[in-house]
Amino acid sequence: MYTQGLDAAGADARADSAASDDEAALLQRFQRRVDAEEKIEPKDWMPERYRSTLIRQISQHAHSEIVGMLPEGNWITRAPTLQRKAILIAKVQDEGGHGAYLYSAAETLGVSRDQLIDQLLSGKAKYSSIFNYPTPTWADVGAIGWLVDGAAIMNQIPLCRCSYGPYARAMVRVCREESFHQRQGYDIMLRLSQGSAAQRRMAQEALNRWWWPALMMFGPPDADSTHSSDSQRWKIKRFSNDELRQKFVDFTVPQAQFLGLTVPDPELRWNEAAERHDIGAIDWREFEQVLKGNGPCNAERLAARRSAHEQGAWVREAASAYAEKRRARGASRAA
Ligand code: BYC
Repeated sequence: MYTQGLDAAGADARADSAASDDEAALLQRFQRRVDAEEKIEPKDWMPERYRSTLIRQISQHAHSEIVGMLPEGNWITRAPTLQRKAILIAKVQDEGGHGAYLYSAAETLGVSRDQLIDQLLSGKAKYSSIFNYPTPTWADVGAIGWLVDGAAIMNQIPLCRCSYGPYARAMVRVCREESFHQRQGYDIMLRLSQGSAAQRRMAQEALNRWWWPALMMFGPPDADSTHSSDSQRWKIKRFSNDELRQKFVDFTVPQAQFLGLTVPDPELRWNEAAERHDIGAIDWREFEQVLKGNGPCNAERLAARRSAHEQGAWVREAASAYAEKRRARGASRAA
């Protein structure tokens, strides 16, 4: 009996080792494809952690787009002119569209949209820290377009070359639209900074509110980034959090100077030798608090999403009933 057990154990071990040889070969082939810049598509073999990392990042990204509609959506009824209102409606609608493409991209990895929405509404899923800050003035709408969409572009242009095909392709259109969003935000800031003293003050105060949270959008410092090494090896991320943050600073500081606004960082300096701007210390405790749900608007944002989800139940039911009717009609025609 004991020897039979040993035989079985030996067979199991041989099967396990064959399986792990297969797995190692698959893994090697996968990494070779990634290194050769081939796109990984939904039906291709991929390591489970690649899949789960993508589901995590793409769904957080989708949630950010959807929650990100709230701070600016808040200003649609109060935009100062009809033209500004039309532009803002289009921008906020674009963000909803980005959320929709991204949920679809996440679904190609074997997760359902309902599961993802449940994770958001239950507070389990993260979304970008930036959307937990308030928009008390019209200048905040300008600052979001300029800084938040500006930071988003910096982070998302490299995602157009992400190794996962559906995410990379979704990013191409998203980036084109973000570029329009950034310009509309900068245009609002330009108008305000060329306006009355009160308008200039409003623009400066909005920059003061959004500068540091915009820098936090790029994620924790590289030394504390838990996912970066895997994501960079798999070419999901092409640059580190700190590299992209630095690019954003170098790009944005001259734009602030052109507006005649002051970046709210007394330690900001041009470093001639390194050819970059050095910045003061970021308050990472604030970032951690926002991630824990203790930012100025976390509760308000989730409450708004939950209420929108409940109020939209009849639309989902009607769409499902219509889809069912079409399916049944198609089936009876085919019979
Ligand atoms: N906020 O290991 P790390 C937009 C989390 S919306 C919250 O560096 P990773 C727009 C991170 O998730 C555009 N959480 O992570 C919409 C991880 O937590 P978990 C939003 C953050 O993934 C409307 C932990 O910290 N853009 O443009 O390698 C209106 C450790 O971080 C944040 C995207 O979503 C944060 N800021 O790198 C206007 C871009 N940062 O999951 C505009 C796609 C980090 O272990 N995402 N965390 O619990 C990415 O590129 C990457 O996910 C990140 C973080 C660079 C953000």
